[in-house]
Amino acid sequence: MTNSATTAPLPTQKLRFYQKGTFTVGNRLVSEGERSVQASIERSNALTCGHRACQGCGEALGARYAIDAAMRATRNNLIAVNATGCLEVFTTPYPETSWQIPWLHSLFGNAASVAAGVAAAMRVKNRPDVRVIAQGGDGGTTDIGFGCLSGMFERNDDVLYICYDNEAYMNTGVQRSSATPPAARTATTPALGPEPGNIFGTGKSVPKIAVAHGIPYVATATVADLHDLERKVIKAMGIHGARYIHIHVPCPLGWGSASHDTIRLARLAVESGLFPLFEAEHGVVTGNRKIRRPVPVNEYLKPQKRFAHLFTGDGVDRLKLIQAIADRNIAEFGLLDNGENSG
Ligand SMILES: Cc1ncc(C[n+]2csc(CCOP(=O)(O)OP(=O)(O)O)c2C)c(N)n1
Ligand code: SF4
Repeated sequence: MTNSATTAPLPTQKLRFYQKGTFTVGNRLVSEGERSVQASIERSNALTCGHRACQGCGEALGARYAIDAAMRATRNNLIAVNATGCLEVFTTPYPETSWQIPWLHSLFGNAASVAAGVAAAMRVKNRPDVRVIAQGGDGGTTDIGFGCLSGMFERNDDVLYICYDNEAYMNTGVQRSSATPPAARTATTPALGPEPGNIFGTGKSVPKIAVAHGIPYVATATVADLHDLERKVIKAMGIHGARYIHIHVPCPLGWGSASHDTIRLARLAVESGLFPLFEAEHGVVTGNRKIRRPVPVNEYLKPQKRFAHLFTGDGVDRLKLIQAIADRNIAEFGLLDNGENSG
């Protein structure tokens, strides 16, 4: 006997896979053309296992995807120059290396200049097919290496510079950099007093400064959207001249976050408006990535111990100030689809 309750069609529900960039769901569900470089059996595997990054290190993830995509784009004709920092230290404890490409360690502050020299050498040797990447952390990029980077931009050297932004000098014990966000606690920001953590109104946006140099290509990217990250690296490798990609990479050790929350936090940084995703060419912003599910900044800040003091009662005013920063970003880059951009 048939029961009408069991034969009635089930209501359909549209599934959303926000994590299209991860292996677990995304790569098996999207069309072949949309799959990440990592999903290909021909993937280059620039950064092999055995390195010593912390569990859940966003920088290791970002570097592997970025360099793999660049290798693919250049048919493996790629040289990387690395500033001193976590990425350099955890991949190359002497005499070992996890890199599968020609790789040079520069000084902390001169990766952009060394890479410009490598690019010049390739030009002299008539090897236009060999492309050059420089990479470093936010300290190496936005602070000590900033002059060399600006020179590389201004000369339009044929280098892609990638900054892995974990928002502090992590390798030496979490000191503040000019990319550390307001209120974040570090080893060198006030630990006590009425307003602990990094001071509001300080710091700088190197992506915006790169745009102001009028270089051929600038982009921001995140480890929460690896398809988008790979696309931007591949696009950058298709262009000659100075290029800059700034990748937001959570650091469980420095942020006081759980290792398994790295991707979630990277996504919340974007969805809260605190880390806008955009592209620019020759000084003009040409594209952005809309926020799919807007969230208040609290959702991003609360799981991180560096912001714990904001949630103890007297942090309300500063939370409002951080929300205002996010709202300004949303308005400036037009990050919402529904007319809520006027911030
Ligand atoms: C001229 C100079 N000053 C200081 C150091 C010490 N040092 C090495 S790595 C590092 C911090 C790197 O921070 P960042 O560039 O943000 O990269 P992260 O480790 O966070 O990835 C410092 C201060 C150095 N190697 N050279
Ligand atoms: S300290 Fe942070 S950036 Fe360095 S290896 Fe650990 S998680 Fe990665």
